[in-house]
Amino acid sequence: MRIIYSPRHAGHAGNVELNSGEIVPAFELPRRAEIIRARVIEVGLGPVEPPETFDLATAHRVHDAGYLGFLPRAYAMWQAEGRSGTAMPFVFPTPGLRRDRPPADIDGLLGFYAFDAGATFVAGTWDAVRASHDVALTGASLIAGGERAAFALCRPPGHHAGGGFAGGYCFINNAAVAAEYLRGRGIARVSVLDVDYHHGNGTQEIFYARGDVQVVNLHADPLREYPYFLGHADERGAGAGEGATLNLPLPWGTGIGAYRAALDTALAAIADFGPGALVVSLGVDTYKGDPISRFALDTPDYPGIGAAIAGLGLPTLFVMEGGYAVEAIGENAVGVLEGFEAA
Ligand code: SP5
Ligand code: ZN
Repeated sequence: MRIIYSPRHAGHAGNVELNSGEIVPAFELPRRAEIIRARVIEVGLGPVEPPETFDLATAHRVHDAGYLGFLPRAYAMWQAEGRSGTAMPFVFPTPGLRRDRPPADIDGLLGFYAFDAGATFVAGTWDAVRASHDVALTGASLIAGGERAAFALCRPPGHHAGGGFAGGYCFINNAAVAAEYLRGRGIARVSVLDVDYHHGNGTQEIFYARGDVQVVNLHADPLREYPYFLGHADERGAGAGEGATLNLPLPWGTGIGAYRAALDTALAAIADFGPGALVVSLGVDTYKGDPISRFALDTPDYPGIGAAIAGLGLPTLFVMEGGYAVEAIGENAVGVLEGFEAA
């Protein structure tokens, strides 16, 4: 399959994050994308191609104008205060506070447009986000043009970003933009299958009231795990989207047996929905060695996941999301793609 990659991700580097009460280097590192790219080449998965440049019209259909306008300005506003390093929010408009008056100050805006402190800005962030968006759309355009499969090697990831907020290392929701693009290219129904360890709260929120894009998530139970405030099994969609959201939360310690059973349930729901294309939010933080996650999948398990997805027989765009066991991320992520190709 064809692989889309941009070196511009590398400017999103040097960020810190809050972890267990300490400021530490962000787990979401440039080396993640480089190791995946090296593995793609090592196994000969297919040609690695640069993205085309897309305008933000599709992104504007899944994100708010105020939010999309803020992203390119955030770090310059931070620097205008005489600051350097990592721009990070610390105050958020939860229910009970006002959302109708966007602040004019950078610290207020960072929180206004975020649900956690985990999507942080450095000087190269916007350019990397913009390139990641182009990578996803280039992959989607290949699928719309008739390719059976493509891999959008996106970085930064996207599935935690909602219509009006960043979070969890995510800014533009690449998978949501790709799904929306496929809809605009005449595919009447699109499914998103999110296999990242964390619930894809942003993707779910964006499509929750829509019947044309199904969103299916396999993830760690939000009772115990980030993002905590979405991803329960009783979330089924709303209005025209009633029944088009499916959540399959799984306990800490889940291994391949229980995971494959849940995946089979997810795949059956997708087959029932009858989409014309599939977008896979591909996170491999389900790996047993992941430093921030608690599932127990092992490297030999990943090709079987790809093979099972291939069984749907759908044009399929893989969009890279999480995975923080950097030394294993190449084998694990590319293992899914090899399994898909071999099936
Ligand atoms: C795209 C993606 O995978 N984003 C994940 C963001 C997770 N951020 C919060 C993780 C909190 C982990 N705390 C674990 C403590 C163990 N040292
Ligand atoms: Zn994740």
